[in-house]
Amino acid sequence: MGDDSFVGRIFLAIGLTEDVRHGLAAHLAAWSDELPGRPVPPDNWHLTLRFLGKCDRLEYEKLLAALGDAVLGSPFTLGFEGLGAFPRSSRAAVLWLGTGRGTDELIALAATVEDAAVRSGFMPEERPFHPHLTLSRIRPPVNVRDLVERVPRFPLTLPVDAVTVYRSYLQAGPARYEILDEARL
Ligand code: 3AM
Repeated sequence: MGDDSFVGRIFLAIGLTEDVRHGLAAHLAAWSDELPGRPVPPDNWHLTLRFLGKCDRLEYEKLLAALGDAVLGSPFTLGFEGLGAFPRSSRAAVLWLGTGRGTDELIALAATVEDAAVRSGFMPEERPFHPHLTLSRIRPPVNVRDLVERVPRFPLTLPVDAVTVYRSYLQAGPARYEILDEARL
């Protein structure tokens, strides 16, 4: 049943450059046999700022207007660390790459984006923001303490100059993401 007013399942994130995407894939290649769970395909890698969920046309237009009005700050450089896990390394359900230099700017950007989302009518996010790039999802959870200690810091940096609006299609296997819009810093 089609609904013309339905835009989709929306989230706001920082996308990767192709250099960082390929660099991270190469960095992790040596560990691929040891990475547990269902890997997120490199084409889907991103750093989520805010998940918004189902969104109709009016909500979407308000969101874009609020992002356009928001003071998103200046472009910055984001560094990375090694691996980490949610909820914790000893019982990992999500394996991620952590951020380094620029994390304070990323947290400030997420707060600005949260403010724009709430001003455009979305419910406030109750969970605290933890900057991360999801690499795999693990069911049931496993202990990754040893792996997290052995994988070195990822040395490349990511220029952050826009907030990207993604539409997510859930399907069998990994979700499919489509870029709908972006708001430049
Ligand atoms: O970027 P990551 O992988 O941390 O887990 C989903 C993913 O986060 C998250 O939104 C990102 C893009 O799909 N997500 C999915 N459903 C969610 C929900 N109901 C959610 N985050 C919060 N609430």
